Amino acid sequence: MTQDIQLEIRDAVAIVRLTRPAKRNALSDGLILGIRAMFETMPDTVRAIVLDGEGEHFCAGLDLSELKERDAGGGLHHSRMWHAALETVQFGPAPVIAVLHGAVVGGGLELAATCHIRVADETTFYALPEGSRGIFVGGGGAVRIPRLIGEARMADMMFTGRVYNAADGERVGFAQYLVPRGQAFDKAMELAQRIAQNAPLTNYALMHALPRISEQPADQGFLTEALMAAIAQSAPEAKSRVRDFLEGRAAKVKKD
Ligand code: 1HE
Repeated sequence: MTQDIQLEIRDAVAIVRLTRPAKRNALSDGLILGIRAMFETMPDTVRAIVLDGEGEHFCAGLDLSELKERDAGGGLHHSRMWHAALETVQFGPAPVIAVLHGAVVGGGLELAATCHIRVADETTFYALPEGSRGIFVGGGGAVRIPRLIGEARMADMMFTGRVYNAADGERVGFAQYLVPRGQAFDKAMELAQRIAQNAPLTNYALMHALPRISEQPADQGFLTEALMAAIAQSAPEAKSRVRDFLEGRAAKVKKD
């Protein structure tokens, strides 16, 4: 496996780190395949994953030095290789929390959009320079980014080279959390530890059922929701958690 990615396990939480800071964690083919291999071979004790990038920037996107003259077929296969790798992140073994800081651009934004939660610090900025480089997104961004910020905003970013800062990025929906500089990793770990305590079927439903339901026509979505709800609530873990609440042993919902 490539040296540009590292795995650290802390109890039920895995920390996956892109370790190519000299190239701003640019995603070479080797690194994309490394991400795929890492998510495919994650130990089955892992219940939540934190994805970080070493250095000042989360990820500068596609490694442009590898952008050779490809014919149409080569370009198609290259993009599909990214799709397959990022699918292992989205539909992998556990929810993924991205630690955003500095540049989250191009394929780096496509990778971030694949994660389930994004925590950004104040240094974060978002861009899709593909537009000005004469190329198009190829790592699933055309599908996933409009789901976060809407098609019109994505088109604007690519037409005009618009860059969103951290505050505006949170406002439009890139990140669910915005924290002071340097604090995104700690916040992501806190969220990961909490998510790791959920009933596994709840996390499964959120990762695998929810995104599919939101793509289904309402009539089919309601049925899929009902099937998933029935499966989740019949698990012994759900029964014992509900009993804990009814018997006063579980936390109430509290105003923040
Ligand atoms: C790179 C890359 C890269 C940096 N591929 N080598 N992505 C982009 O168009 C973004 C291009 N990168 C940048 O705009 C800037 O590098 C950053 C804003 C991310 C960071 O700036 P800075 O001043 O901290 O770093 P730097 O001096 O620009 O870069 C440091 C080194 O990283 C330098 O190499 P060096 O050998 O001269 O030290 C850069 O060449 C190298 N580097 N970014 C290759 N992306 C599935 S399709 C997805 C399509 C896309 O992602 S297109 C968008 C690509």
